[in-house]
Amino acid sequence: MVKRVLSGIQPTHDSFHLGNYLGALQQWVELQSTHDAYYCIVDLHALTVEVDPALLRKRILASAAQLLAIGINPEKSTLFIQSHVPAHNQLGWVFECITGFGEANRMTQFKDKSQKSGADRTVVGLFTYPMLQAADILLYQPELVPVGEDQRQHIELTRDLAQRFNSSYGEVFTVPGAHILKSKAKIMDLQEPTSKMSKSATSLAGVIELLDTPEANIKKIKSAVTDTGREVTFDEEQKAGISNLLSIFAAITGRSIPSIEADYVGKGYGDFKKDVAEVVTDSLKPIREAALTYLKDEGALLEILRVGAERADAVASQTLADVYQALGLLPRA
Ligand code: ATP
Ligand code: LTN
Repeated sequence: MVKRVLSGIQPTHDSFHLGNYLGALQQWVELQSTHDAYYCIVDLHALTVEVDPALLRKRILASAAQLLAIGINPEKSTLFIQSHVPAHNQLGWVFECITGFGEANRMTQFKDKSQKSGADRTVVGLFTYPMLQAADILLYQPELVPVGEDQRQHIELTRDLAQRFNSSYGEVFTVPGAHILKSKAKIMDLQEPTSKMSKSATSLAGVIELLDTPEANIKKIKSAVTDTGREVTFDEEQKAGISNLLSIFAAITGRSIPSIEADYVGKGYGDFKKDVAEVVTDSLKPIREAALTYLKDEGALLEILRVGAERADAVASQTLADVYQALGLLPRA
């Protein structure tokens, strides 16, 4: 039988960025050819940050357009919106009831994000976020979950919850594994190469966006922070900026880092940055154009998402029914 994969992405910004693309989304495209793929735009997770309704709506559509533009094929993959499948919230509640408070409190994404906004402005949804994520995953019984390194802990919790449920109430869930590609798992911010490139960065100067114009992205790459040295060599400790650009170059071209280093012996950072800018914009330009084309026909986009939700709902409702039955909840007569 073909194995199943599932992953999700938040519609929290006007555009996805290069970290999302290289760390996760490229794998989504590859896996749809070999696996039964479910890809979800996790709009409910996006409610954990303050929302502007008109903007959220726009971002959900832009997310769908970008996923199609990078090559997610709705004939091969089930592409859908989380809030269109009510079982996500329903199973999320069940997981909230089997997750320890201390266990949830140890999630580093919660700790980081709540620290940034301060205790008074941190919402409860941010705390229960990983249980909703576990529901997103386990409803579809996937074997693999393609994500970036930052999601490893959430996938571990998901595995723990699946095992805990199975051992208390019977084998309902497949226990999934994370699919994290080491070489691409963490793309760093161009201005702050010790932090990951992130949609919620305070400044977008170091974030390469898929929907940005090629000119804007060339400018960002050319002004990427580097050290005072001259050699284009990989050394994450001493040369975080150059190492990040090398990783990006390697991830996009499929070349090895030593072979790229060899090309730049005797050349300076300027030549190297120019070439990084070129490979990045060459690969992003067609994606941007395709996404803008998809966005012109909202009706067609909504129809793709409707079909996706229908397919997703069929699988998710069955899992939820099995869970409720295992828990001893009475079915409605
Ligand atoms: P935020 O930082 O606002 O939480 P994000 O930019 O991390 O958002 P997500 O929607 O949380 O975006 O992530 C989507 C996918 O992209 C996840 O699988 C995540 O692991 C991956 N990802 C995000 N940032 C990076 C990065 N800098 N490098 C590699 N993968 C990344
Ligand atoms: N928490 C993830 C987004 C996410 C997800 C998922 C990823 C929500 N549900 C299910 C994989 C599977 C993030 O912040 N990147």
